[in-house]
Amino acid sequence: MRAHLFQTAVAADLPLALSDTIVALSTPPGAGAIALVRLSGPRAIAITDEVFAGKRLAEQPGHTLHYGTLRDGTQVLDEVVVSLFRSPHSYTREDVVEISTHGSDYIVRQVLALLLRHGARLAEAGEFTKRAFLHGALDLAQAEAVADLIAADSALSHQVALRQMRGGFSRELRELRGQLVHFAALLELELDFGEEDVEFADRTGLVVLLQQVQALVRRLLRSFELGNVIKNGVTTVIAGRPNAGKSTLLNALLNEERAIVSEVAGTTRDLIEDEVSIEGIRFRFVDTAGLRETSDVVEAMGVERTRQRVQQAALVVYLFDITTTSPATLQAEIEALNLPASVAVLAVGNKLDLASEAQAAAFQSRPDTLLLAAARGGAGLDELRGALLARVRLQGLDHTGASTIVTNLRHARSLEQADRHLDAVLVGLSTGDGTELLAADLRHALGALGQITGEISSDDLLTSIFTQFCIGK
Ligand SMILES: Nc1nc2c(ncn2[C@@H]2O[C@H](COP(=O)(O)OP(=O)(O)OP(=O)(O)O)[C@@H](O)[C@H]2O)c(=O)[nH]1
Ligand SMILES: [Mg+2]
Repeated sequence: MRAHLFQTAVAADLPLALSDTIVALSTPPGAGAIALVRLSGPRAIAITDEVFAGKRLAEQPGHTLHYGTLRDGTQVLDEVVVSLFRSPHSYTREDVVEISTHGSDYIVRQVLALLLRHGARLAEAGEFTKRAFLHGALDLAQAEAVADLIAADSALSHQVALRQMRGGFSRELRELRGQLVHFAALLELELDFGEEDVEFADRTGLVVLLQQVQALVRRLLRSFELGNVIKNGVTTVIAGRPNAGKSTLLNALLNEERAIVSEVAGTTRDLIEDEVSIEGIRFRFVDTAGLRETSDVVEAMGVERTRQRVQQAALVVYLFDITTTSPATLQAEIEALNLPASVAVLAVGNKLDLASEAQAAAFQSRPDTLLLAAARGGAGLDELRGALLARVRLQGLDHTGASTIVTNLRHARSLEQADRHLDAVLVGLSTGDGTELLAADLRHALGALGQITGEISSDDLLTSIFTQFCIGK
């Protein structure tokens, strides 16, 4: 039983093919000043030696640079600089050779073909980072952060990814796990002495500890909502009837004449999207074709796209013309969108500048669900921005990047599982469940936390994670 508790499929137990030497282009394809071809594996240096005329690399120390030519038989392919990294002092912890060639697709193709002929294998997506993980250079959460770091395109997402890659999140999780492991071990000990009916683990202490751990797990879970926003932005779809002023609103929010505006109903036929940052949070606004029954085939396709897009939004701004819409119609129109509960709707009454007092008074402004504005002229747009920000629900969360923010769906799922199992232990303790059940639930909670950093992992999981990387990383 006890052996079971600490039994984790650590890196070394997984079936591996680390005996291969892998190669890939690590810079983006296309013409450039320099292209970098990277090799990693036991024969990285030997293979390069076979095609490199200059020094014998096998005799050179690690962390050195070497100028020379790459040759295919007698034919010179390029003048290059070779960087040498010797195991374990490299990104993958294996022998690594980086060949800097001139940045031409033709040269890169020739160099890759040459290295393949000499026994290297083309790397799969993310395989360099996967090797770094398998050799223990990074844990899984850190390895995943490498991909996030490459994809980061705002100061905030960069900061969160960098922190995770440098191990901030992992440290927090290791502490959590460490505390639980201690108690789990005591419970297992009780089981071993089961016949004698001893209680080693202090039950009250365990309850307090579990509550602390659960509070932290829940804080991390709450941060995921924000993490998701930081990483992916908030997709906000602007929908409504033709001529409501959707394209005018899009342009005003982007501060740019992005979409065509006209008094002809049915002007916009396709989705038009662009991003703008509001107080550091990225919003992706999507302008859509006005919703109506139409016999125009192209417009009908646009309307269908609108209907699909609102389903996947985080937020829908439902824009309506207050001079032509009654509250009852508005409600019916929003209901007709059939939005899933996860999509928040903000109704915005437009053309306030044209409205009579009675028309405006028909709609009571409630900042969290309904606002009045004039997209043309800009009245009410600051309130709209404020309402959008409030919807992202930043309350109580520090989005300056100082505290750990969960950005990865896989991590969030594991935290949810851990939370559930911790609940089960707490309930079990209060109802006086036997040690056996408690220990089992605690094991599950530990397992869920271990999945995040890869202390517990499976081949399938690793494959699904690393194939999301680009080749050469
Ligand atoms: N007076 C006034 N006119 C507005 C306002 N907002 C938009 N309009 C006008 O309303 C007309 C329609 O605006 P659009 O932005 O093209 O409307 P839309 O919702 O994108 O329309 P479709 O693309 O056809 O669905 C244009 O003539 C705009 O200038 C506003 O706040 N006040
Ligand atoms: Mg439009």
